[in-house]
Amino acid sequence: MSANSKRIKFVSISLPVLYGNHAYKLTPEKRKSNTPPDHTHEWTVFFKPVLGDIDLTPLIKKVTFKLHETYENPIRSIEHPPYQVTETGWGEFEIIIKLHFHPGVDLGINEKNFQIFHALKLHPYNPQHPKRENGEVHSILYDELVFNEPTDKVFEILTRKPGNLIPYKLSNPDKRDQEYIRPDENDELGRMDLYIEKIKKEIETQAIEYKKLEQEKLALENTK
Ligand code: SLL
Repeated sequence: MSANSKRIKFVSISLPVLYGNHAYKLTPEKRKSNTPPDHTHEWTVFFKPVLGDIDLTPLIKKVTFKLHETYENPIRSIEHPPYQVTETGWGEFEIIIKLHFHPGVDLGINEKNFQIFHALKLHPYNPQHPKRENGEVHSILYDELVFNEPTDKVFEILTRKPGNLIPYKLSNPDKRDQEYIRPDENDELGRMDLYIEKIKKEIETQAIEYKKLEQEKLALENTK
């Protein structure tokens, strides 16, 4: 086992990602001379890390987008960011987005690949809903790529630019690997503390209010 392929036990690194599609109605001006007449929309399907400055090329060899068989060369292979495919068409279908990692890179011992099934959206979910101008549609989902017990190499790549991972509380050097947390999680924990405080106060206020009402009720009953 090379030094690079040693796994870091009890550690997961989560990488926030976005995927989905944008779609626009094809207006006569936007049509090209070779746009098939039955095509009604132009769309772009994409996969990207939430944090734009993270370079995934050391991990990802390529991203493939498997389109409907009605398309020529339905499997589109993209080796460099932006990982996206722009096409025109008339119908909605499921696109399979597959991440192909470099040799030695995986999401965990039993999880080699990552596949996403994205339902291409051309039409708004609710046609009654106030429409966006020119009928554009954005169907974007959030997910997290979780690297379980990453190898030293993957860990090093993901923490190279500590943009999405910051160390918190450095104590025991042996446990330092476990002390990484994303800033948004930190923020969230902070917000939760705040809300818990608010809820506690609210419960106290309600309890006092309740006691007051109880006493009023008792007083009323006693006068009867
Ligand atoms: C449907 N089951 O009937 C789906 C199929 C196929 C979409 C949608 C055109 C491709 C091309 C295209 O939009 N195909 O002409 O290259 O709705």
